[in-house]
Amino acid sequence: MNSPNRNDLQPHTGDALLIVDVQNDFLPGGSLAVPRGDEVVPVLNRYLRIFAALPVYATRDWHPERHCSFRAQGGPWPPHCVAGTRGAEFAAALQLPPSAVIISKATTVEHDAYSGFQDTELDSLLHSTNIRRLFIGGLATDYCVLNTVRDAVGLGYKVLLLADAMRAVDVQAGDGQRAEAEMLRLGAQRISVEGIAA
Ligand code: VGL
Ligand code: ZN
Repeated sequence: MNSPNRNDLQPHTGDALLIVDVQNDFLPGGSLAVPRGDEVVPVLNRYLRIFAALPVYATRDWHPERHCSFRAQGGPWPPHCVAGTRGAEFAAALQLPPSAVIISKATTVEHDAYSGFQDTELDSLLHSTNIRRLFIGGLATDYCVLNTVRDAVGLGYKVLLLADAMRAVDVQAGDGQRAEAEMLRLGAQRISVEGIAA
């Protein structure tokens, strides 16, 4: 059953919101724009209000110049999310609380990381605060959201996908849909803001 009962959705101790890579370079006008990526922002703001009691974690792609994932270095992507640049900043309209914990990833020249758990403190931070269930949304469905969800499930977290607050790059048509199907197959459950705000 993929739609959890509404009572399961009441935030409780042990829950956190995990917002993946909602950064200017992934929005329309950015250097690696995700189609309609900006649409996740108002929806995430609604989740942030509904779940105002929960701890918030926000990952960001935080690459050095000449990162291995950039085309000039033989990687698949245009330069994006270079640490300290405007493109790497979180979307200005995203209402992250001051208490949000920021997790920077793929920060060295020689490694890429699509998952917020890869070479970061995220798992140990969540562990040390007894978080066991994650509400996950952001960008992009078929890369960093997919890989973050895969690691989260593998590490034993229960995952609720904020299905209306994620968008895909869709290098190949259907990548986003396949990524979502894969996340559900792994055991994540999908929710929407309409399903909990009623
Ligand atoms: C991402 C491509 C390259 C993402 C990051 O955040 O999904 N995609 N780097
Ligand atoms: Zn990247």
